[in-house]
Amino acid sequence: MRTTVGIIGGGPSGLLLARLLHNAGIDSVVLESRDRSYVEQRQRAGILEQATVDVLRSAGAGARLDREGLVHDGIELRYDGRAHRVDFPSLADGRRVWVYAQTEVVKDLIALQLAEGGPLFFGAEVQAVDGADTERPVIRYTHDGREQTLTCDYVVGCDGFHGVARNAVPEHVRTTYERTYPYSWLGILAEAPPVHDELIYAHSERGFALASMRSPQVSRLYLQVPNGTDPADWSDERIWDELDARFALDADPEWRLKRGPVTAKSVLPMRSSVTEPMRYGRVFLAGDAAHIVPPTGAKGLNLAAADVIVLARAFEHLRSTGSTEQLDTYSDTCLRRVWRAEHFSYFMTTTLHTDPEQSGFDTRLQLSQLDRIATSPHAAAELAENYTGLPLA
Ligand code: RFL
Ligand code: PHB
Repeated sequence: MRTTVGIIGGGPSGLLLARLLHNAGIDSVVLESRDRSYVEQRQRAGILEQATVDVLRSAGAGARLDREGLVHDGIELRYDGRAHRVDFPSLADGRRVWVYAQTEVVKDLIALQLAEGGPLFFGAEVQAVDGADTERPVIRYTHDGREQTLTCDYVVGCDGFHGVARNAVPEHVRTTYERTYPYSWLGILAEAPPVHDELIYAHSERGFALASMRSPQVSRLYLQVPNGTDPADWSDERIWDELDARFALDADPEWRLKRGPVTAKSVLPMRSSVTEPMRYGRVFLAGDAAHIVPPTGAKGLNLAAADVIVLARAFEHLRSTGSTEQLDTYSDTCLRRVWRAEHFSYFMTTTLHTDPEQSGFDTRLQLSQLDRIATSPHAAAELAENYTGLPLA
Protein backbone atom coordinates (compact mmCIF):
# COMPACT_ATOMS: atom_id res chain seq x y z
CA MET A 1 0.00 0.00 0.00
CA ARG A 2 1.13 3.59 -0.51
CA THR A 3 -0.11 7.06 0.41
CA THR A 4 0.95 10.70 0.51
CA VAL A 5 0.91 11.11 4.31
CA GLY A 6 1.13 8.03 6.56
CA ILE A 7 -0.27 8.87 10.01
CA ILE A 8 0.71 6.71 13.00
CA GLY A 9 -1.92 6.91 15.76
CA GLY A 10 -5.66 7.57 15.72
CA GLY A 11 -5.88 9.78 18.82
CA PRO A 12 -6.95 13.43 18.57
CA SER A 13 -3.82 14.59 16.71
CA GLY A 14 -3.83 11.81 14.10
CA LEU A 15 -7.57 12.04 13.48
CA LEU A 16 -7.62 15.84 13.23
CA LEU A 17 -4.64 15.82 10.87
CA ALA A 18 -6.34 13.24 8.65
CA ARG A 19 -9.49 15.41 8.56
CA LEU A 20 -7.59 18.62 7.71
CA LEU A 21 -5.63 16.86 4.96
CA HIS A 22 -8.81 15.30 3.55
CA ASN A 23 -10.43 18.76 3.38
CA ALA A 24 -7.35 20.03 1.53
CA GLY A 25 -7.53 17.15 -0.97
CA ILE A 26 -4.37 15.44 0.32
CA ASP A 27 -4.65 11.71 0.88
CA SER A 28 -3.54 9.93 4.03
CA VAL A 29 -3.83 6.60 5.83
CA VAL A 30 -4.25 6.36 9.63
CA LEU A 31 -2.84 3.33 11.47
CA GLU A 32 -4.17 2.90 15.03
CA SER A 33 -3.03 0.00 17.24
CA ARG A 34 -6.12 -0.14 19.50
CA ASP A 35 -9.71 -0.99 18.62
CA ARG A 36 -12.31 1.69 17.98
CA SER A 37 -14.20 1.41 21.26
CA TYR A 38 -11.00 1.60 23.31
CA VAL A 39 -9.96 4.81 21.55
CA GLU A 40 -13.46 6.28 21.93
CA GLN A 41 -13.76 5.49 25.66
CA ARG A 42 -10.30 6.58 26.86
CA GLN A 43 -10.97 9.20 29.58
CA ARG A 44 -8.72 12.20 29.17
CA ALA A 45 -8.94 15.90 28.49
CA GLY A 46 -11.97 18.07 29.00
CA ILE A 47 -11.08 21.63 28.00
CA LEU A 48 -10.86 22.98 24.46
CA GLU A 49 -9.30 26.35 23.71
CA GLN A 50 -10.99 28.83 21.41
CA ALA A 51 -8.56 28.02 18.56
CA THR A 52 -9.20 24.26 18.90
CA VAL A 53 -12.95 24.86 18.72
CA ASP A 54 -12.51 27.16 15.73
CA VAL A 55 -10.54 24.54 13.78
CA LEU A 56 -12.97 21.72 14.65
CA ARG A 57 -15.83 23.90 13.38
CA SER A 58 -14.10 24.90 10.17
CA ALA A 59 -13.12 21.27 9.58
CA GLY A 60 -16.80 20.30 9.71
CA ALA A 61 -16.47 18.58 13.11
CA GLY A 62 -18.23 21.22 15.24
CA ALA A 63 -21.93 20.34 15.04
CA ARG A 64 -22.25 18.24 18.21
CA LEU A 65 -19.67 20.40 19.99
CA ASP A 66 -21.91 23.42 19.37
CA ARG A 67 -24.96 21.56 20.66
CA GLU A 68 -23.47 19.79 23.67
CA GLY A 69 -20.26 21.68 24.57
CA LEU A 70 -20.40 23.99 27.60
CA VAL A 71 -18.93 27.46 27.12
CA HIS A 72 -16.89 28.71 30.08
CA ASP A 73 -15.91 32.35 30.56
CA GLY A 74 -13.65 31.81 33.55
CA ILE A 75 -12.31 29.61 36.32
CA GLU A 76 -12.38 29.89 40.07
CA LEU A 77 -9.19 29.74 42.11
CA ARG A 78 -9.66 28.60 45.69
CA TYR A 79 -6.87 29.08 48.24
CA ASP A 80 -6.49 29.95 51.88
CA GLY A 81 -10.21 29.35 52.40
CA ARG A 82 -11.13 32.01 49.80
CA ALA A 83 -12.51 31.99 46.24
CA HIS A 84 -11.41 34.23 43.38
CA ARG A 85 -12.80 34.16 39.84
CA VAL A 86 -10.60 34.85 36.79
CA ASP A 87 -12.72 36.24 33.94
CA PHE A 88 -11.39 35.17 30.54
CA PRO A 89 -13.07 37.34 27.86
CA SER A 90 -12.26 40.64 29.60
CA LEU A 91 -8.62 39.64 30.20
CA ALA A 92 -7.86 37.61 27.07
CA ASP A 93 -9.20 39.51 24.11
CA GLY A 94 -12.67 37.95 24.20
CA ARG A 95 -11.41 34.35 24.23
CA ARG A 96 -13.17 31.64 26.25
CA VAL A 97 -12.92 27.84 26.58
CA TRP A 98 -15.28 24.90 26.01
CA VAL A 99 -15.93 21.85 28.14
CA TYR A 100 -16.25 19.05 25.58
CA ALA A 101 -14.54 15.79 26.41
CA GLN A 102 -11.72 14.33 24.34
CA THR A 103 -13.80 11.14 24.07
CA GLU A 104 -16.44 13.14 22.19
CA VAL A 105 -13.93 14.94 19.92
CA VAL A 106 -12.48 11.54 19.02
CA LYS A 107 -15.93 9.99 18.36
CA ASP A 108 -16.86 12.91 16.08
CA LEU A 109 -13.60 12.72 14.11
CA ILE A 110 -13.73 8.93 13.74
CA ALA A 111 -17.31 9.06 12.45
CA LEU A 112 -16.34 11.72 9.87
CA GLN A 113 -13.20 9.87 8.79
CA LEU A 114 -15.06 6.58 8.28
CA ALA A 115 -17.89 8.30 6.40
CA GLU A 116 -15.89 10.66 4.17
CA GLY A 117 -12.15 10.35 4.72
CA GLY A 118 -9.32 8.06 3.70
CA PRO A 119 -8.49 4.70 5.27
CA LEU A 120 -8.41 4.46 9.08
CA PHE A 121 -7.31 1.04 10.31
CA PHE A 122 -7.87 -0.07 13.90
CA GLY A 123 -5.80 -2.92 15.33
CA ALA A 124 -2.89 -1.81 13.12
CA GLU A 125 0.20 -1.73 15.31
CA VAL A 126 3.24 0.05 13.92
CA GLN A 127 6.64 -1.48 14.69
CA ALA A 128 8.95 1.04 13.03
CA VAL A 129 9.50 3.64 10.33
CA ASP A 130 12.32 2.88 7.89
CA GLY A 131 14.12 5.40 5.71
CA ALA A 132 13.08 8.60 7.50
CA ASP A 133 15.80 10.48 5.61
CA THR A 134 14.88 9.06 2.19
CA GLU A 135 12.26 10.24 -0.35
CA ARG A 136 9.99 7.27 0.43
CA PRO A 137 9.81 6.43 4.13
CA VAL A 138 8.11 3.09 4.88
CA ILE A 139 5.94 2.28 7.90
CA ARG A 140 6.12 -1.36 9.04
CA TYR A 141 3.03 -2.56 10.92
CA THR A 142 1.00 -5.63 11.84
CA HIS A 143 -2.67 -5.88 10.91
CA ASP A 144 -4.97 -8.93 10.93
CA GLY A 145 -2.00 -10.96 12.19
CA ARG A 146 0.06 -10.11 9.09
CA GLU A 147 3.13 -7.94 8.70
CA GLN A 148 2.48 -5.15 6.22
CA THR A 149 4.13 -2.01 4.89
CA LEU A 150 2.86 1.45 3.98
CA THR A 151 5.07 3.47 1.64
CA CYS A 152 4.64 7.22 2.10
CA ASP A 153 5.82 10.58 0.81
CA TYR A 154 5.74 11.77 4.43
CA VAL A 155 5.13 10.12 7.81
CA VAL A 156 3.59 11.83 10.84
CA GLY A 157 4.00 10.23 14.28
CA CYS A 158 0.81 11.00 16.22
CA ASP A 159 1.30 7.93 18.39
CA GLY A 160 1.43 9.54 21.83
CA PHE A 161 4.00 9.39 24.59
CA HIS A 162 4.54 5.62 24.37
CA GLY A 163 4.65 5.51 20.57
CA VAL A 164 7.40 4.29 18.24
CA ALA A 165 7.66 7.18 15.74
CA ARG A 166 10.06 9.10 17.98
CA ASN A 167 12.61 6.33 17.39
CA ALA A 168 12.74 7.29 13.71
CA VAL A 169 14.72 10.36 14.83
CA PRO A 170 18.26 9.04 15.38
CA GLU A 171 19.50 9.30 18.96
CA HIS A 172 22.38 11.60 18.09
CA VAL A 173 19.90 14.11 16.57
CA ARG A 174 17.26 13.91 19.30
CA THR A 175 17.20 15.55 22.74
CA THR A 176 14.48 14.93 25.31
CA TYR A 177 14.00 17.45 28.12
CA GLU A 178 12.04 16.04 31.03
CA ARG A 179 10.68 16.70 34.50
CA THR A 180 8.70 14.47 36.81
CA TYR A 181 6.61 15.56 39.80
CA PRO A 182 6.39 14.05 43.30
CA TYR A 183 2.60 13.61 43.10
CA SER A 184 -0.16 12.15 40.89
CA TRP A 185 -3.88 12.78 40.33
CA LEU A 186 -6.68 10.51 41.45
CA GLY A 187 -9.44 11.22 38.90
CA ILE A 188 -13.09 10.22 39.20
CA LEU A 189 -16.20 10.46 37.07
CA ALA A 190 -19.39 10.79 39.10
CA GLU A 191 -23.07 10.83 38.25
CA ALA A 192 -23.51 14.06 40.16
CA PRO A 193 -24.31 17.56 38.89
CA PRO A 194 -21.30 19.93 38.96
CA VAL A 195 -21.40 22.03 42.11
CA HIS A 196 -20.45 25.19 40.21
CA ASP A 197 -20.91 26.32 36.60
CA GLU A 198 -17.15 26.85 36.07
CA LEU A 199 -14.06 24.80 36.96
CA ILE A 200 -12.62 25.21 40.47
CA TYR A 201 -8.83 24.85 40.92
CA ALA A 202 -8.04 24.56 44.65
CA HIS A 203 -4.78 25.04 46.54
CA SER A 204 -4.93 23.64 50.07
CA GLU A 205 -2.53 22.41 52.71
CA ARG A 206 -4.02 18.94 52.15
CA GLY A 207 -3.05 19.12 48.46
CA PHE A 208 -4.52 20.24 45.13
CA ALA A 209 -8.09 19.50 44.01
CA LEU A 210 -9.94 20.25 40.77
CA ALA A 211 -13.69 20.25 40.12
CA SER A 212 -14.47 19.83 36.42
CA MET A 213 -17.43 18.37 34.57
CA ARG A 214 -18.51 16.42 31.52
CA SER A 215 -22.15 17.55 31.32
CA PRO A 216 -24.81 19.16 33.53
CA GLN A 217 -25.31 15.69 35.07
CA VAL A 218 -21.74 14.35 35.25
CA SER A 219 -18.83 15.66 37.33
CA ARG A 220 -15.13 15.02 36.72
CA LEU A 221 -13.07 15.54 39.88
CA TYR A 222 -9.38 15.24 40.67
CA LEU A 223 -7.34 15.01 43.91
CA GLN A 224 -3.57 15.28 44.32
CA VAL A 225 -2.32 11.95 45.77
CA PRO A 226 1.18 10.52 46.39
CA ASN A 227 2.90 8.77 43.47
CA GLY A 228 2.20 5.04 43.52
CA THR A 229 -1.28 5.44 45.07
CA ASP A 230 -3.60 2.47 44.54
CA PRO A 231 -7.10 3.75 43.63
CA ALA A 232 -8.52 0.79 45.57
CA ASP A 233 -7.27 2.50 48.77
CA TRP A 234 -9.69 5.34 48.15
CA SER A 235 -13.31 4.45 48.94
CA ASP A 236 -15.95 6.71 47.39
CA GLU A 237 -16.69 8.23 50.78
CA ARG A 238 -13.04 8.98 51.47
CA ILE A 239 -12.76 10.72 48.08
CA TRP A 240 -15.82 12.92 48.65
CA ASP A 241 -14.74 13.81 52.21
CA GLU A 242 -11.26 14.74 51.02
CA LEU A 243 -12.60 16.81 48.12
CA ASP A 244 -14.92 18.71 50.50
CA ALA A 245 -12.01 19.36 52.88
CA ARG A 246 -9.80 20.73 50.10
CA PHE A 247 -12.48 22.98 48.61
CA ALA A 248 -13.56 24.35 52.05
CA LEU A 249 -14.49 28.05 52.15
CA ASP A 250 -14.13 30.11 55.34
CA ALA A 251 -17.06 32.36 54.40
CA ASP A 252 -19.40 29.43 53.73
CA PRO A 253 -18.64 26.53 56.10
CA GLU A 254 -21.69 24.62 54.80
CA TRP A 255 -20.30 24.47 51.22
CA ARG A 256 -20.22 20.85 49.97
CA LEU A 257 -19.92 19.08 46.60
CA LYS A 258 -23.00 17.32 45.27
CA ARG A 259 -22.33 13.59 45.68
CA GLY A 260 -23.41 10.77 43.40
CA PRO A 261 -22.32 7.30 42.23
CA VAL A 262 -18.63 7.14 41.20
CA THR A 263 -18.46 5.42 37.80
CA ALA A 264 -14.68 5.52 37.13
CA LYS A 265 -11.57 5.94 39.28
CA SER A 266 -7.93 6.04 38.19
CA VAL A 267 -4.51 7.41 39.15
CA LEU A 268 -2.52 9.50 36.66
CA PRO A 269 1.16 10.33 37.02
CA MET A 270 2.40 13.78 35.99
CA ARG A 271 5.24 14.54 33.66
CA SER A 272 6.67 17.33 31.54
CA SER A 273 8.64 16.27 28.47
CA VAL A 274 9.72 17.79 25.15
CA THR A 275 11.60 16.02 22.35
CA GLU A 276 13.51 18.22 19.91
CA PRO A 277 13.48 18.50 16.97
CA MET A 278 9.92 17.52 16.02
CA ARG A 279 11.07 16.50 12.54
CA TYR A 280 13.74 14.34 10.99
CA GLY A 281 13.89 13.98 7.21
CA ARG A 282 10.37 13.10 6.07
CA VAL A 283 9.13 12.07 9.54
CA PHE A 284 7.26 14.62 11.69
CA LEU A 285 6.15 14.26 15.32
CA ALA A 286 2.91 15.83 16.57
CA GLY A 287 1.00 15.94 19.88
CA ASP A 288 2.00 13.75 22.83
CA ALA A 289 4.52 11.90 20.62
CA ALA A 290 6.67 15.04 20.86
CA HIS A 291 5.65 16.63 24.16
CA ILE A 292 3.77 15.97 27.40
CA VAL A 293 2.50 18.47 29.96
CA PRO A 294 1.01 17.86 33.42
CA PRO A 295 -2.77 18.32 33.05
CA THR A 296 -3.12 21.29 35.46
CA GLY A 297 -3.05 23.83 32.60
CA ALA A 298 -5.45 21.85 30.34
CA LYS A 299 -2.97 22.20 27.47
CA GLY A 300 -2.17 18.69 26.11
CA LEU A 301 -5.02 18.20 23.67
CA ASN A 302 -4.87 21.82 22.54
CA LEU A 303 -1.14 21.61 21.85
CA ALA A 304 -1.75 18.46 19.83
CA ALA A 305 -4.37 20.34 17.78
CA ALA A 306 -2.04 23.33 17.30
CA ASP A 307 0.75 21.09 15.96
CA VAL A 308 -1.43 19.45 13.33
CA ILE A 309 -2.95 22.77 12.25
CA VAL A 310 0.57 24.05 11.49
CA LEU A 311 1.47 20.78 9.78
CA ALA A 312 -1.67 20.58 7.64
CA ARG A 313 -1.06 24.16 6.46
CA ALA A 314 2.53 23.25 5.60
CA PHE A 315 1.39 20.26 3.48
CA GLU A 316 -1.15 22.51 1.72
CA HIS A 317 1.59 25.06 1.07
CA LEU A 318 3.79 22.34 -0.40
CA ARG A 319 1.00 21.16 -2.65
CA SER A 320 0.03 24.60 -3.93
CA THR A 321 3.53 26.09 -4.30
CA GLY A 322 5.90 23.10 -4.41
CA SER A 323 7.85 24.72 -1.55
CA THR A 324 8.88 22.78 1.56
CA GLU A 325 9.55 26.07 3.38
CA GLN A 326 6.73 25.62 5.93
CA LEU A 327 7.56 21.97 6.49
CA ASP A 328 11.15 23.03 7.12
CA THR A 329 10.09 25.51 9.82
CA TYR A 330 7.43 23.20 11.37
CA SER A 331 9.55 22.10 14.32
CA ASP A 332 10.74 25.61 15.26
CA THR A 333 7.25 27.08 14.83
CA CYS A 334 5.66 24.45 17.06
CA LEU A 335 8.40 24.39 19.68
CA ARG A 336 7.92 28.10 20.45
CA ARG A 337 4.31 27.42 21.41
CA VAL A 338 5.16 24.11 23.08
CA TRP A 339 7.69 25.70 25.46
CA ARG A 340 5.22 28.44 26.41
CA ALA A 341 2.61 25.78 27.23
CA GLU A 342 5.26 23.76 29.10
CA HIS A 343 6.01 26.78 31.23
CA PHE A 344 2.34 27.56 31.89
CA SER A 345 1.56 23.93 32.80
CA TYR A 346 4.57 23.81 35.11
CA PHE A 347 3.54 27.13 36.67
CA MET A 348 -0.06 26.01 37.31
CA THR A 349 1.14 22.67 38.66
CA THR A 350 3.80 23.96 41.03
CA THR A 351 1.69 26.92 42.20
CA LEU A 352 -1.32 24.79 43.11
CA HIS A 353 0.13 21.46 44.34
CA THR A 354 1.78 20.73 47.67
CA ASP A 355 5.21 19.16 47.22
CA PRO A 356 5.64 16.60 50.03
CA GLU A 357 9.01 18.22 50.80
CA GLN A 358 7.85 21.80 50.63
CA SER A 359 8.58 24.21 53.48
CA GLY A 360 6.37 26.88 55.01
CA PHE A 361 8.36 29.35 52.93
CA ASP A 362 7.34 27.59 49.71
CA THR A 363 3.68 27.61 50.77
CA ARG A 364 3.86 31.36 51.51
CA LEU A 365 5.29 31.94 48.02
CA GLN A 366 2.40 29.99 46.43
CA LEU A 367 -0.22 31.94 48.39
CA SER A 368 1.49 35.22 47.54
CA GLN A 369 1.43 34.31 43.82
CA LEU A 370 -2.26 33.36 43.98
CA ASP A 371 -2.98 36.66 45.76
CA ARG A 372 -1.12 38.50 43.05
CA ILE A 373 -3.40 36.90 40.42
CA ALA A 374 -6.44 37.84 42.52
CA THR A 375 -5.42 41.49 42.88
CA SER A 376 -3.51 42.42 39.71
CA PRO A 377 -5.27 42.49 36.32
CA HIS A 378 -1.83 42.03 34.73
CA ALA A 379 -1.13 38.82 36.64
CA ALA A 380 -4.69 37.58 35.99
CA ALA A 381 -4.37 38.40 32.28
CA GLU A 382 -1.18 36.33 32.07
CA LEU A 383 -3.14 33.34 33.39
CA ALA A 384 -6.21 34.02 31.23
CA GLU A 385 -4.21 34.45 28.01
CA ASN A 386 -2.30 31.23 28.52
CA TYR A 387 -5.31 29.22 29.70
CA THR A 388 -7.50 30.24 26.77
CA GLY A 389 -4.58 29.70 24.38
CA LEU A 390 -2.12 32.08 22.80
CA PRO A 391 -2.91 32.97 19.17
CA LEU A 392 -1.63 30.43 16.64
CA ALA A 393 1.65 31.22 14.93
P1 RFL B 1 -2.89 10.13 22.17
O1 RFL B 1 -4.24 10.58 22.59
O2 RFL B 1 -2.05 9.44 23.19
O3 RFL B 1 -3.06 9.21 20.89
C1 RFL B 1 -2.02 8.41 20.39
C2 RFL B 1 -2.63 7.26 19.63
O4 RFL B 1 -1.60 6.48 19.03
C3 RFL B 1 -1.89 5.11 19.24
N1 RFL B 1 -0.62 4.37 19.16
C4 RFL B 1 -0.24 3.61 18.11
N2 RFL B 1 -0.86 3.31 16.95
C5 RFL B 1 -0.23 2.49 16.07
N3 RFL B 1 1.00 1.92 16.32
C6 RFL B 1 1.66 2.20 17.48
N4 RFL B 1 2.86 1.67 17.72
C7 RFL B 1 1.03 3.09 18.44
N5 RFL B 1 1.39 3.55 19.66
C8 RFL B 1 0.38 4.33 20.07
C9 RFL B 1 -2.56 5.07 20.61
O5 RFL B 1 -3.36 3.91 20.79
C10 RFL B 1 -3.40 6.34 20.55
O6 RFL B 1 -4.69 6.12 20.04
O7 RFL B 1 -2.01 11.34 21.61
P2 RFL B 1 -2.47 12.66 20.78
O8 RFL B 1 -3.35 12.30 19.66
O9 RFL B 1 -1.23 13.42 20.54
O10 RFL B 1 -3.40 13.46 21.82
C11 RFL B 1 -2.88 14.04 22.99
C12 RFL B 1 -3.95 14.08 24.07
O11 RFL B 1 -4.53 12.81 24.22
C13 RFL B 1 -3.37 14.54 25.44
O12 RFL B 1 -2.44 15.57 25.25
C14 RFL B 1 -4.48 15.05 26.39
O13 RFL B 1 -5.35 14.04 26.74
C15 RFL B 1 -3.85 15.67 27.65
N6 RFL B 1 -4.85 16.07 28.64
C16 RFL B 1 -5.53 17.27 28.53
N7 RFL B 1 -5.32 18.07 27.47
C17 RFL B 1 -6.03 19.22 27.32
O14 RFL B 1 -5.80 19.94 26.36
N8 RFL B 1 -6.99 19.62 28.22
C18 RFL B 1 -7.28 18.88 29.31
O15 RFL B 1 -8.18 19.25 30.05
C19 RFL B 1 -6.51 17.67 29.51
N9 RFL B 1 -6.78 16.89 30.55
C20 RFL B 1 -5.15 15.25 29.71
C21 RFL B 1 -6.13 15.69 30.66
C22 RFL B 1 -4.54 14.01 29.86
C23 RFL B 1 -4.87 13.24 30.93
N10 RFL B 1 -4.18 12.00 31.02
C24 RFL B 1 -4.80 10.77 31.24
C25 RFL B 1 -2.80 11.92 30.59
C26 RFL B 1 -6.47 14.91 31.73
C27 RFL B 1 -5.83 13.70 31.88
C28 RFL B 1 -6.24 12.92 33.07
C1 PHB C 1 -10.91 17.64 32.76
O1 PHB C 1 -12.09 18.06 32.72
O2 PHB C 1 -10.63 16.44 32.60
C2 PHB C 1 -9.81 18.60 33.05
C3 PHB C 1 -10.08 19.95 33.11
C4 PHB C 1 -9.06 20.85 33.38
C5 PHB C 1 -7.78 20.39 33.58
C6 PHB C 1 -7.50 19.03 33.49
C7 PHB C 1 -8.52 18.12 33.23
O3 PHB C 1 -6.80 21.27 33.88
